[in-house]
Amino acid sequence: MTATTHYATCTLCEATCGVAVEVDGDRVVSVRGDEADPFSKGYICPKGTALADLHHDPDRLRRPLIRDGAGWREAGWDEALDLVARRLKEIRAAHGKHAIAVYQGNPTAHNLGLLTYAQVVLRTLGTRNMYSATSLDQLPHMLAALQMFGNQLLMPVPDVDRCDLFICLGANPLASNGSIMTAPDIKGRLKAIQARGGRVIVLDPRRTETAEKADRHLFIRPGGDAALLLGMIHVVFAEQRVKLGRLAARGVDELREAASVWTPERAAVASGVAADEIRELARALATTRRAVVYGRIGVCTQEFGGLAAWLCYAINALTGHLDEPGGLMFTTPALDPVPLARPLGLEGGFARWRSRVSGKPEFGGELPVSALAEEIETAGDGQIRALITSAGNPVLSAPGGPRLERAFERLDFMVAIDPYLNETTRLAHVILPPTSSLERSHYDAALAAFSVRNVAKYSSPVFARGPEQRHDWEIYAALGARLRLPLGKRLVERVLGRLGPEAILDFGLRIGPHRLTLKRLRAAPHGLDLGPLEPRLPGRLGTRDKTVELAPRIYLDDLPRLERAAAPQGLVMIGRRHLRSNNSWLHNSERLVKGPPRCTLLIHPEDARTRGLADGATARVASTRGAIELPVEITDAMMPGVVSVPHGWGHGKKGARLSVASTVPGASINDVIDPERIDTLSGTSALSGQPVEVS
Ligand SMILES: Nc1nc2c(c(=O)[nH]1)N[C@H]1C(S)=C(S)[C@@H](COP(=O)(O)OP(=O)(O)OC[C@H]3O[C@@H](n4cnc5c(=O)[nH]c(N)nc54)[C@H](O)[C@@H]3O)O[C@H]1N2
Ligand SMILES: Nc1nc2c(c(=O)[nH]1)N[C@H]1C(S)=C(S)[C@@H](COP(=O)(O)OP(=O)(O)OC[C@H]3O[C@@H](n4cnc5c(=O)[nH]c(N)nc54)[C@H](O)[C@@H]3O)O[C@H]1N2
Ligand code: SF4
Ligand SMILES: [Mo]
Repeated sequence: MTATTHYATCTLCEATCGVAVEVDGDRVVSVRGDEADPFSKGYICPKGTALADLHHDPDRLRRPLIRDGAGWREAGWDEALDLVARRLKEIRAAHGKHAIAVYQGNPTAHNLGLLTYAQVVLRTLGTRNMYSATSLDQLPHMLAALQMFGNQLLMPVPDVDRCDLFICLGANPLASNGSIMTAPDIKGRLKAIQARGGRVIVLDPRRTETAEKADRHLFIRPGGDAALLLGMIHVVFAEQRVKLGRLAARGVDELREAASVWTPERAAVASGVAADEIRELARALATTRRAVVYGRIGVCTQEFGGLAAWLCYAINALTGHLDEPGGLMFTTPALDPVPLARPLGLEGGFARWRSRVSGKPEFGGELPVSALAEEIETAGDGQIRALITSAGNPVLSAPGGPRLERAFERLDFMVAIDPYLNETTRLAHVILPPTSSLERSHYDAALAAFSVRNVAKYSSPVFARGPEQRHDWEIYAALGARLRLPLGKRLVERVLGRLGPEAILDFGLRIGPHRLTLKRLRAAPHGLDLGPLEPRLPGRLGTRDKTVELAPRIYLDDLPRLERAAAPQGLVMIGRRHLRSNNSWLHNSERLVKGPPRCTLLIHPEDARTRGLADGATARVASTRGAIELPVEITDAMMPGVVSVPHGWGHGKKGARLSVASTVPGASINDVIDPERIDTLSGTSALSGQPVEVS
């Protein structure tokens, strides 16, 4: 037999690396970096090769499962889809449309079928009980984009290839490979900043992999970012370093006023960063022509995530680094979601309604995950009776996992669209498994919109899907047809089914700013480089008078909460990511989990000593919500007073079918994190800064 090579894109993180997949018959022989990909240039991380492990994983489901007493039976697609549609329609008829809830997880963003078909079908359910990983992640960035730039999708990205000062706040791109900053080989790109004489400065409660390579690392207290940024803004005003350049912006006076009480000394107390360091950071930012402050998940998923995400964008604007080369810039994606946002109802909105039980704010048509359990548990009009989970594992990914688990068990009906029988899907009545990443075509519709260069790449499937299998989009087309038009369902299914995401993609490319076509992309299997980011303001703004809103009211109103906040006594917990892992679902690959255990507690030597903890001993980490046990790793990479536990572990639950992951179960940090700890402004879960006791 002769091996053939296919070119594709890795879908496992946001870096969108090009891969060359060598195939012999129906087996993958090797996965290498695609040297000819103009963006990733041959780079891949260890996860890239795991694409093959996922594809060949014997635990991966290939046919629908229907719950049968205590077990499962395999079923045909028609039977499973008919059952799902019948149950959802019954529940909707009996209890109304809000009785059906939806949770969409992270792989949605890496899947063209889910970005198109699933959004259309799920939105037409008309339920207010829409949930997703957004409220465990980038919601504060999206809220700031909406408030400041007039569209929730207008999140600017650091122009990392041209900046000379990269201030990294609450991100660890050397482990995560970058987020809302699509940038393959970010390690190389950061090194290049240093090679051209620039600097990388990291502020993080842990001396991370990124911090190790940086020119400077400063410990910052979890949740201290808003105070730090206000302190820096205070200095920028006090030293008359404001430089808006050509930006038309409103709210400069309000911002000055907001920062006036935040002297560097006060910000130092709240952030743990020394006042002189705050001054130096502000001056460096203001005096370096090509500089950027990049804030990511550590900035978002904390008690003051809304404020911190706003201030990250605001300080870039104030110092002349918004929409400027080397600063924080807007992309020009070939498939541009921004003009499509309004017709698709995705332009965003905030607090247009609130959740039924505890009044948490809607954002972009979704409620925060922290409201999901109570909306299932609490009787009354609008109570959730049925749940659709799609590419998500909230039992491990959302705070209060055990409570969610109990809530899911009470549902009248649950369906999971997911390739694995895992901690969440084992609670469903039906599982509809989609094809693997190597069996479907790919275009990074979401991530290319947050890319540090404008690029476009389409890849056709490496393997044809078997007749017994369905793509995510086919599952949604079939469900949509069954749910909406019972009489014409075969017809609708055929029409939608014929179209496929390719037709949508081709249309989107043709009307997009680069006037591409699918044909053009098919002829360039390694992808097309469409050039560096370009200034896009004011044209791209969605605000009324095309000005940047520097001081939106919602943030000014939230400042007193920050001013009142007191630093917690005792230990607080943060998370961490590992290069060989991805949220909760890559632990079933032997080659990714081998080696020493990774689900460990990191603790500073002094904190370990006062608690009598030895390296390698088992620690108990407890909050008012729950406790877990895991091995101790003592390290001065931790800020004193802060401990770190990775998320996505806690496998080995009864009924899951994950033969490798169950041998390295670890414990779930989200058993300990209090789901009620949220950023009360935005509704985002405060994953970081949880007070804990360690013994
Ligand atoms: N404590 C703590 N919790 C966290 C975080 C943290 O930092 N700390 N991070 C949060 C963040 S940023 C995120 S994004 C969330 C992630 O939270 P989730 O998205 O809920 O969880 P994942 O682990 O990504 O689970 C992905 C699921 O999708 C399935 N899947 C994979 N590929 C596909 C596909 O192509 N189609 C379909 N239909 N299914 C697929 C997998 O089998 C798995 O069940 O976790 C959040 N939770
Ligand atoms: N290998 C791998 N890659 C991934 C993922 C994965 O699980 N594994 N997940 C993907 C997903 S879903 C996402 S959203 C991205 C996230 O990408 P990143 O934002 O880069 O995520 P992290 O690596 O968790 O980095 C967050 C950093 O914030 C720090 N931190 C915690 N609390 C605070 C705080 O209050 N203030 C500050 N300043 N820092 C704080 C943490 O110590 C951590 O180093 O990564 C993606 N890529
Ligand atoms: S960096 Fe991300 S996209 Fe690139 S190979 Fe690794 S997991 Fe895949
Ligand atoms: Mo995420």
